[in-house]
This record gives sequence, C-alpha cells and structure tokens, in this order.
Amino acid sequence: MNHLIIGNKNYSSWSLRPWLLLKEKGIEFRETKIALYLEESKQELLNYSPAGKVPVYFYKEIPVWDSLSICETIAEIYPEKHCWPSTFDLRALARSVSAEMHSGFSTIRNTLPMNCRTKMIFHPISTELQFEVDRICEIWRNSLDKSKETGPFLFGDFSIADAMFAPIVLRFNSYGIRVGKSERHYMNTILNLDSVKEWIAEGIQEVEMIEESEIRQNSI
Ligand SMILES: N[C@@H](CCC(=O)N[C@@H](CS)C(=O)NCC(=O)O)C(=O)O
Repeated sequence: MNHLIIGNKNYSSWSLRPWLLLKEKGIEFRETKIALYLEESKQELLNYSPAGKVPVYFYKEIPVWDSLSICETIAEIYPEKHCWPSTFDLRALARSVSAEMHSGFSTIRNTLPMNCRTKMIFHPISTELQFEVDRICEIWRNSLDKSKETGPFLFGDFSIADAMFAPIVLRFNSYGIRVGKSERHYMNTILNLDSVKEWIAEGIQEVEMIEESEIRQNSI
C-alpha cells in the first residue's frame, strides 16, 4: 500500500526524510531505489513522477512527490502516528522550521553535499556557511529547549521536523562541523537511531559515485 521511491542512500538527502519518517513511525512500506544521474535514471524517475525527481511516494496508487509534501501526506493518512507535535504552538514552530529548512540553507546544500562515506574536517568555513550553521544550531537549541521534558527529539517525540533536519545531522557529522553541546547531543540521538544506522550502512555499500558530491579536501 505504501511505496517509496528513493535515490542513492549515500547521497540522496531528500530521500532520507520520508524514508526516516516511515521507519520511525513504524509504517510498513515497499522501497524502490533508483541510482541517480546515470544515463537511464531520468527516464526511470519520470515513470514515477512528472517532476522526475526522488523521493516519490505512492499511497493506493496515488503519487505524491517532494519530501515535505510526502511527509505532510503521511501525517494526514496516519493521524494516530502524531507526525507533528501535539500542541498548536509546537506544531506552528515545527512547521515553520521544517519549511525554513526545506526552502533555505543553499550554502550548506552546495558546500557540504550529503555523502555517508565522507569523514573529514571541512575548512575554510565561509561567513555565509557559518551563518547558516549558526541558524541551524539556533533552531535546534530553541526547539529542544521547548520540549526537553517530553523526549530527546526537536519537539519531544520524533516528528517531521527531525526527518527534515536528519540530512543536516549527517552532513555536519561527515564534515566535522563544530556545534554546541546540546546540538551535539541531538546529533548523537539521530545518529544512534537504528534506522539512521541502517541507511548509512547501506549508503556506504553502494558502488555508484556522483562526482559533484565528492569533496576531497582534508580527508581524515
Ligand atoms: N524539493 C525536492 C527535491 C528533490 C530532488 O532534488 N531530488 C534529487 C535527488 S536528492 C533528484 O531526484 N535528482 C535527480 C535528477 O534531478 O535527475 C524534494 O524535497 O523532494
């Protein structure tokens, strides 16, 4: 009934979001992986969605594309899974930071591509990059602070906001980005999830290489 089309686990940050939401909410789904940027990839993608991109989600044969729209759809289909926080004010904040993440942070996206295989201390950190890193840290601290009594995630229990920021956690971890104590603690919470470990382990095993996502300076 639930079918999720994703890209390479090593690289596809957008795919990780709905995949992680489904996993963490215990929703069963079938997974189809399409290796991206090969000769045949675009046609394969277009067979699933007119946008020609992953992720794509099918519920009862109805296609839904774009990671945030997929997460919203899952929240609507499974209200009992509480994909958004339970109070209005936390939902408002969770939606705002999720949308901010979805539409912004282009310097992080362009400079620090998700790559599960990468482990390095990235430098130099430009002013623009540091600005975006600082804003993400501020979002995390503020969200964690508001709901620390109810759980270790951004809004207590795992929510769509955590799914939206998970690729950033993997990026910060890959590139040795310096963050404060509570942000580091949050990153460890995400990195220690069995689902995230599974995603990374499979990503590392993949053999395809996307050259633009391979940053080779300062490898350790
Ligand atoms: N805003 C979209 C972005 C989707 C996107 O850019 N996906 C990339 C992979 S992570 C893709 O499918 N690229 C393959 C292509 O454009 O051919 C989302 O949130 O799902």
